[in-house]
Amino acid sequence: MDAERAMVFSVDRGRWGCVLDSDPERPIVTMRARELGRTPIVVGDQVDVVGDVSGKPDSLARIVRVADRSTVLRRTADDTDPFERVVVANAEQLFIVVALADPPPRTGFVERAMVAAYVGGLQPILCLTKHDLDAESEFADAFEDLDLTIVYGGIEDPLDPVLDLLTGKLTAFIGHSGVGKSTLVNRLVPDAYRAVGEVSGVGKGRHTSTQSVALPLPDGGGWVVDTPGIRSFGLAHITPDDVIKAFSDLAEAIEDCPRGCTHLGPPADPECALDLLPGKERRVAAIRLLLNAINTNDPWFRGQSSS
Ligand SMILES: Nc1nc2c(ncn2[C@@H]2O[C@H](COP(=O)(O)OP(=O)(O)OP(=O)(O)O)[C@@H](O)[C@H]2O)c(=O)[nH]1
Ligand SMILES: [Mg+2]
Ligand SMILES: [Zn+2]
Repeated sequence: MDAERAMVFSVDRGRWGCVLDSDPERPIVTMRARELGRTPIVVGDQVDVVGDVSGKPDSLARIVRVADRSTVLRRTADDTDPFERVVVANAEQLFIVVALADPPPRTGFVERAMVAAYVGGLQPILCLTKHDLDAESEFADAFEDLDLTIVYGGIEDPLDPVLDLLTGKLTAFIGHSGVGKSTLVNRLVPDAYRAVGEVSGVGKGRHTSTQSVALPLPDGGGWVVDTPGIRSFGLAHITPDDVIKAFSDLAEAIEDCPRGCTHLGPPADPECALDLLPGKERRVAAIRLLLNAINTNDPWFRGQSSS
């Protein structure tokens, strides 16, 4: 039987929801073919499916192949966790969703998420919510030298600027629990009906959304992936070289660095080749902020059990 190409839009206890390229209006339920072993299959994956692709109640098709991924958003639960999980595959963009208040915003989280985005091949975008609770916030100023696109996605902000960024693309939303990811998704995709929760106290560990789901944008195409809130963005799998190599204008320079260079510059790395790039001083300084974020824990969430 010929396989059909599909995209995974949901994952739940050994069942994957997929949409067929040939008929996106007909969601189907699939299982993993035995020969795939334990290959992770995540939201956004392009897969080949065989079997009953009718989408009728109780029908079950089989995923027989997972295509190579164009981008991979990975994280670990914390910086010592050896287990790396793939959050989303093939997303072009990462919306780093941060509330301006309740819970209060943290630059470290944004920097860490940016590192994961660049290393995984995604374009990071900072999406600020709860603008109504702190209209005067200067939080975004911290990212001025990083060329980070910033958009306001609070309940009282207009949707058009958000839609302009999302249309035609697969975008993953990521952020702490309670920042308003599902609230924004519900505005963007009116029949999404994502559950929305109270802001739970930090460390209480109540997450309203518990599974990642990709939802189709109504006009113009594109998908948004609503993900469960995370406490921290563990980067145990990422080295300073990985980060620099994600920037095409800096990647070559570090071939001239001494062995073991962490690219932070003096005093730690007095001979770092990034300090020899004329006209790049501000850019190098901005990217070193990101490197510093890998070495610094997110203090608020330190010691919390991971999620
Ligand atoms: N004042 C205000 N409240 C908001 C805004 N956006 C979301 N909220 C509220 O914040 C709370 C949490 O919103 P959710 O959308 O459930 O947050 P979430 O990021 O999806 O949380 P998890 O699913 O747990 O990760 C809800 O009570 C929302 O009504 C906003 O822009 N302004
Ligand atoms: Mg949610
Ligand atoms: Zn160096």
